[in-house]
Amino acid sequence: MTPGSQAVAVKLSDYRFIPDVLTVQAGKKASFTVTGESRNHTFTIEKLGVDVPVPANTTQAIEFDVPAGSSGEMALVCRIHGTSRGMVGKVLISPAGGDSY
Ligand SMILES: [Cu+2]
Repeated sequence: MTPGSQAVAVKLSDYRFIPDVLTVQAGKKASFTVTGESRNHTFTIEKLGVDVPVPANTTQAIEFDVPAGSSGEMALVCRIHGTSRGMVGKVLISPAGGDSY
């Protein structure tokens, strides 16, 4: 794990991300520990090219780089249940600055 980063736990429960709003920092690596419960899901942030299958009853570490200069919010979706079940969330990008390495 990158110094200064801390993995945030996310549960993929039946058709929900818990929590469903995640915050990441521009210009840094984001780390999540993702646990799928009872069904297969995906942890997908299309705008960042993140698309990780999360099989039922597994936990895995997901890391990705958040481009410097990105901002705003992005959609977090489960590709299996996003449309059919509304399994969606949000990724909020906080600007670079604040704490440093
Ligand atoms: Cu799902």
